[in-house]
Formats: sequence, structure tokens, C-alpha cells
Amino acid sequence: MTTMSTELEAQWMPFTANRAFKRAPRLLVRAKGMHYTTVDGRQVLDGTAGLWCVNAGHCREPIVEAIAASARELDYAPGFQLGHPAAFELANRLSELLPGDIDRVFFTGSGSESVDTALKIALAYHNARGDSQRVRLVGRQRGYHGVGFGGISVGGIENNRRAFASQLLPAVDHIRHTHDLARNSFSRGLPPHGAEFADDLERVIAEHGAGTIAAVIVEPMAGSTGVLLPPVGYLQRLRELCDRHGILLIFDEVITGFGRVGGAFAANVVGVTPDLITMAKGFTNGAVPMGAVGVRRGVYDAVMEGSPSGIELFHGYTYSGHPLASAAGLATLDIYASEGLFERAASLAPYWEDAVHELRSAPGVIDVRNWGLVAGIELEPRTGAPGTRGNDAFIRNFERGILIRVTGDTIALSPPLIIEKAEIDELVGVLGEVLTEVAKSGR
Ligand code: PXG
Ligand code: PLP
Repeated sequence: MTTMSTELEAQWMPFTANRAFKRAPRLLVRAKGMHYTTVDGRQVLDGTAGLWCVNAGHCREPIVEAIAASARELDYAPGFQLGHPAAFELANRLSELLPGDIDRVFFTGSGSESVDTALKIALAYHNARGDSQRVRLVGRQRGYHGVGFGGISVGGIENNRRAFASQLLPAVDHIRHTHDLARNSFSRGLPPHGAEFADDLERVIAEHGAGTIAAVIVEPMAGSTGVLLPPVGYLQRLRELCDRHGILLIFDEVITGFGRVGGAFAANVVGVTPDLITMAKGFTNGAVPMGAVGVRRGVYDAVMEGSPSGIELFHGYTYSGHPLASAAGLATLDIYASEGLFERAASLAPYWEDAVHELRSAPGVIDVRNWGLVAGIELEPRTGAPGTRGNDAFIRNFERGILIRVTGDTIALSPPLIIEKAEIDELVGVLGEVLTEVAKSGR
């Protein structure tokens, strides 16, 4: 691989230790179904659906064909003051999947853009209603909302903010995260303790006044930071508090959307309807970048009414509703429906839960948690070297033909929803062996 290393210099890789990667690169050249193929011809079982996005499995023929057909027929269409039918059709189809009265859809190009869009819609909503003192945005500790300035401001992952801390959005607060290993370790499904963590919002309300707060944004399940689940009753409580105080509630479902937790959205699964839902990733099965914000009818109507003529919302992207992405989205939603993949995720979840909880006895494991087809396996950090145990596990698994995702010392598993039971056994079996090797070798 040394001959390649000079060729790898120009790309500044995202969220990657560039120097380490370029010394020992891991390159993928093909994918099909549940597997990647590496540049040296090895098969790797995809335990993470790419980066939580390939929910229907890789290189699905109907999606490939839809993208190719669109590229041939309508490569690009301006979305400002013009439109094309597939984008409208996709919005209609998506609104059928969205919970409650969320039936208006704004298209973006990614999760980060969806988050910035949702925050701006929240501000525009209050402004349109003459409530323009509601400008404060509330996120949560350890939250991940992408990498735009809005997203890192409401986000609560310190590493993502540190270098930019002096220039973040000014009126932002964070409520506490929901991780409570002391009470909830090795919980199965949603953890029993911690609904009251939602009441931390009352602290912010007491400090600043409810009338200054525009919106609260949370991931129903915090993915990036290491699979932090919502305790039973927590999201309901957050909804009640927001309702009581006229605050919009945004669920960031970039990861939890499209079947990951055993329903169309986590909102559907827990039975809580937020005011806005951000999404991306699984929307197009990861095949073409695309995101969206689902908006409650009343929020959309208020913005329309606040602006009786002309452009109602001064916001949009060159690639909002891109034809190739729209085609990929429609084909993806067709597969989810025709193969019943959301239901499949729900019905496989008990098998998945039993399998991943077997890792409880592997060395170094301090927690296993699961929801739908997601699992978090938290490892004890090595003294003075946090993150190294997780990183070693990632590299050794990859060498053994298993792709996992690691943040710090927490392993996140989130396979495509087409995974078979035998593949679950393989994933968990190899991971257990690797954790033993990592503990023995100290590397
Ligand atoms: N919100 C949430 C909840 C996310 O998980 C984003 C916003 C940003 O989406 P884009 O498309 O701009 O990346 C995300 C993205 C990981 C991992 O390994 C997670 C994400 C992205 C890359 C890696 O946990 N989440
Ligand atoms: N920068 C410049 C100079 C632009 O002209 C545009 C869009 O026209 C953008 C940024 C925004 O790009 P996008 O719409 O792809 O987000």
C-alpha cells in the first residue's frame, strides 16, 4: 500500500486521523447487499450500514436504475421558482410516513443542512407569529446535529465545538444528557430510569423565561456520541414541557429515521409527535446525498400567513429536491415498503437484543444497550488512554472482515435492516473474539 500513500495526500478526509489513515489506508472499492469489498479483495460484513445510512443494503438494483434513468432524463432542475414532478411526489410519499400532522417537507442535501433548516424554520415561525423575542435554542449535552454553525452550536459534543467556541450562536443552552450507567446498565430496549432528565428544561426556562425560547432539539436516540437511549417516558415529558411553554420540539432523526428503531421514525415508535423532524441518510439509502425537514401543518401555515405575498421563507439550497436524489428517494421508499423493512427491523429486534447482550461477558465490556437494530457496547477506557481500546477493536474487527463504528470507547452497531440471523451471529461472534484479543494484547 505504500505506493498509494502519495496519491492519498490531496484529500483532507472528514472526521479522520488523516496522518494515521494515510500511513495505513483502508479502502473500499465495491459493495453489495450486506458486504463491502476492500481494495485487496477482502469481504467485509457491514455492521454499520455505512455510516448509519444504507438501511436497505448496498447497491440495490431498483435504486441504481432510478438514479441512472434520472441522470439520463433530467440531470438537474433549479428548485427556486421552478420544480420537477419527482420532488413533489417524494414529498407526498414522505408525508405519508411522517407521524401526526407532519405533512410539509423541505428538502436539503444532508443532515447538517436539515438541522440548520429546522432551526431557521423555528425562528421564522415565532417571528411570523409576532413572537420575535423567542430566539433561544436549546440542545442537549452530547448531542450531535451535524457540523454547520447552527448544528455545532446546539450540539453538545465538546470536541466538535472547541476550535470554534468563540463564534458559535449566542443564545443557546444545553439540557443534560440521558446517560445513566449507574441505574441503567445492561438495559434491554429503552432504559427504565431517567424520564425526569427532561425536567432539566425547566432550569433553562427558569433562568431565561419560557418566552425567550424558540425550540428544543434532541436526537430521540443520540447516535454519534455512542448510542444514548431515551429513558421510558422521557420524550413524552419533553413534549409536555414544550407544549406547556409554547416551545417547538425538533426531533433530529437523521439516524433514527427510516426503520432503524423498528418504525418509520422514532417518533412513531415512541408515540410522540414533535413539531419538526430532521432526516437524511436512510432517506435515499445513502446512495445520493439528500436530507429533509418534516414540518407540522400548523408551523407551515403560520409561516405562510405571516407573509401574505412573495417568498415566505428566505432559505434553500441549490440541491434542494435534486432530481437524482428524488429518484433515489422514491426507489428507496418503494423498497422499504415492498420488503417491509421497518417491520423487519422490529421483528428481528428481539433476536438482535439477545445476540448483542451475549457480549456482556466479553472482557472490558461495561455496558450493552439496544433499541431496534442498534446496539451500543461500552468498553472500559484504558487508564490514561481513553479511546485506544475502542480504536483497537475497530481496526482488528476490520482486519477480521467486520465493519463496526466506534466513538471513544463505545462501539455502535447498526447493520442494514436486511441482515440475516446468521450474519448477526457472525457479527457478534467475531466482535466477542476481538474484544478478548484486545484485552489480552493490550492493543
Ligand atoms: N444529526 C444527526 C442526529 C446525525 O446523526 C447529522 C445530523 C449530520 O448529518 P450529515 O449528513 O450532515 O453528516 C448526523 C450525522 C457516526 C456518524 O459514526 C454519525 C453521523 C455522521 C457521520 C458519522 O456516528 N451523523
Ligand atoms: N457560495 C456561493 C458563491 C454560491 O453561489 C452558492 C449558491 O449559489 C452557495 C455558496 C450555496 O451553495 P448551495 O446552494 O449548494 O448550498
